[in-house]
Amino acid sequence: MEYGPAPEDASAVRDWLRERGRFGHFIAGRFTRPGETFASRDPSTGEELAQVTQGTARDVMKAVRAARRAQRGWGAMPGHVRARFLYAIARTIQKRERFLAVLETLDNGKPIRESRDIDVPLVVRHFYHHAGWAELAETEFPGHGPLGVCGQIIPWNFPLLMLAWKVAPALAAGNTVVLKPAEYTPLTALAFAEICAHVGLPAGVVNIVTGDGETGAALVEAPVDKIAFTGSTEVGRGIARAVAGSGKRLTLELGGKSPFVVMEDADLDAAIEGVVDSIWFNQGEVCCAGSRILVAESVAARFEALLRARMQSLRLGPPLDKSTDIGAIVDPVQKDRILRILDRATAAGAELVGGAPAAAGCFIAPGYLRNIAPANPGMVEEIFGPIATLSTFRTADEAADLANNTRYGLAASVWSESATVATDMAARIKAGVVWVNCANLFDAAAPFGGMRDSGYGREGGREGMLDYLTAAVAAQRDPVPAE
Ligand code: TXE
Repeated sequence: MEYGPAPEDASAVRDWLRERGRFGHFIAGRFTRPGETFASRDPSTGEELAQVTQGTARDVMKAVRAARRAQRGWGAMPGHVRARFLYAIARTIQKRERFLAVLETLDNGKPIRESRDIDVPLVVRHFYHHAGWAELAETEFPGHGPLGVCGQIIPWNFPLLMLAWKVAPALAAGNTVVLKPAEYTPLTALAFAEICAHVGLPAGVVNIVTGDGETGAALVEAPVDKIAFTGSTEVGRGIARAVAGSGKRLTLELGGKSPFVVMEDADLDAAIEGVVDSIWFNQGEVCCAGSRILVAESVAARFEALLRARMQSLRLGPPLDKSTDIGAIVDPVQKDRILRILDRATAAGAELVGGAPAAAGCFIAPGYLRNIAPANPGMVEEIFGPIATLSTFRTADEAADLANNTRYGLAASVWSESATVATDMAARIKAGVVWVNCANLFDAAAPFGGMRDSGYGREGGREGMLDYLTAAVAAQRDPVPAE
């Protein structure tokens, strides 16, 4: 691929797509010839963007063999040499930020403001951060080694960012990978493959096999040493069953129904902006979205008035328009799934404010469900769209009970002007991350992951590295000398 000046608009991305047209997999450092293909579309218009190959079990095996061959050399390289490649990847993505943001927005439907200012910069940060871990591998993790070949399956809500969360730590630790992007959003992963080739990453260290759940299932069955999965709780459960007893390591990052707790003394204006960053960020297609808003009864009326006004100011529109706040839902299937949950929620007695689907395209306006009972499907199920629930509580005990009244445990956010009130509440919520007076803040150095039905394992920081390393053998190698 030629890396000239960064393209400034979508036409450069369209040229890139047109030149390639049909994509094969990226195996052993090169693209294979396309096999049976399917379309990847712009969900805001339905326009076909490219044809992508449906990976077969044979394709997966070929990729796993390439990864296995490459792992010996890659894993034996001094960490500082591996680091150079991660720095080069980070730098190249940084140079191509604009291109990748446009490609991501076209394929996923998310607003360009988000892909440009949030997703891609976080991807860059993730590779830089993990280049640091590669440099420090021998001194920070003495006695640990790479696991080997990692099979990685990612979802469509943050396609390139989820790829970065999976690939960067795996490579830093000396593993090689076979990654399967989601069928709705494979394009930035394929652009990433070109970047791997461009920086001279040894062939087979990163392999990308595109396809749907069948391809994912073939990867789970393949002779890999670890499976890392982010996606639905249902599929995660099936993967856990398939992997059980195989000796493969497994980490799962699954769904959520995260509480957003507004205490009586909260700064309500700030909390409303928190809602915007939370459930109305990325069309609500966010595993850790604050989808259950719980507000102290004494301030609930004021909070709701502010919420309604702010909701009405959000602009639903073309994802490539810089003033768009809420873009398109990733696919018609996913849009219908959201609308079905909303129908069931209202049939069960909840009142929907906003949340109307647009006549054309995969758009759903932001909204929230009020007067909603704890057992209502809208309160229990992950909607994965721009619709929150709004309920009230009287006491802190009740707030904590409501917050924990879910099978999930991924994230939470608590709003209060008192550090004591906020941290007391935060400590009572069962979740992998609890944000105080903020929401959906991520950093490569901060481990992220869930508990209960939200999965296990961590991504980011030291803990994330440990999930890609063998247990320390130092203790056996250097026994404590006898007195
Ligand atoms: O997810 P799937 P879907 C939740 C969210 C959403 C729902 C359905 O509630 O509405 O899941 O989304 C691959 N073996 N989340 O159906 O199917 C698939 O190809 C191996 C939350 O799109 O879990 C894709 O690459 N892999 C979530 C990935 O799994 C399989 C993000 C995720 O798709 C497979 C996405 C199988 N049997 C959805 N079946 C989050 N935690 O962020 C599918 N896949």
